[in-house]
Amino acid sequence: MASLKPITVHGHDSSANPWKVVMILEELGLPYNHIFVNIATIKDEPYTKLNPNGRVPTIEDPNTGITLWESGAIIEYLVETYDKEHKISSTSFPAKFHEKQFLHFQMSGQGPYYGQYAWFTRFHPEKVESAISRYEEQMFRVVGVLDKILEDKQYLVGDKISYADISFIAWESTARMVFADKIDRFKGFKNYDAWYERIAARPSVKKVFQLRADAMAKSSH
Ligand SMILES: N[C@@H](CCC(=O)N[C@@H](CS)C(=O)NCC(=O)O)C(=O)O
Repeated sequence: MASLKPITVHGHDSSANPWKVVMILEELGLPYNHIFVNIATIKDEPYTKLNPNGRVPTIEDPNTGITLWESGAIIEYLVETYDKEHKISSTSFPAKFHEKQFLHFQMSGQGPYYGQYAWFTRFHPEKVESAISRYEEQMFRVVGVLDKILEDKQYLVGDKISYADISFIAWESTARMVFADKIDRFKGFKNYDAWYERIAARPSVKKVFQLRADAMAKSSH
């Protein structure tokens, strides 16, 4: 991969979804530049010319000419284009589809519920108890589903690490940071917690945690 040009990630210093993509880039050993977009201008041009949805991440890959947004689609693209040795993906049936299943579960379950819980506890101008309890309940419901699946299992699909496992870590680590008052509840799901710590200990993931911590420390000065 030495001859590849760096992939540009339009992301953010603290937001989970761009760091989720960066974890996959690190895991695959791909060169990249992570640009922190100013969230205040994200719904305006020129950014919306890249991503009409006005959110991060978006990638631009000069090696293939693609511009792509939606973190789940970006992960599928990176794996299908660059994981030729199948380090974090499978080709066999049904593992290939189960990996997709879990990525879709992350995108439709974990990401939105965690995100809405963060919104209603941190940013929403009114305190809407019914919304807070709804999203808290759904957040821990998703954790409970994964906890059950992970009984006697090291990884989500077969006995192999995959992009499906890694895709959950950026949001989970964000939640453990932002909802620190809930840490015991997260840790109470024993299979889930052991799995989280297992993936979080990977060198690629540890590196991304450090990059995010450095970026956040810089931006608060
Ligand atoms: N489904 C999208 C969600 C992207 C998303 O919501 N990104 C957040 C950061 S994690 C964002 O751009 N927030 C800024 C905003 O909503 O204006 C994806 O996975 O890429």
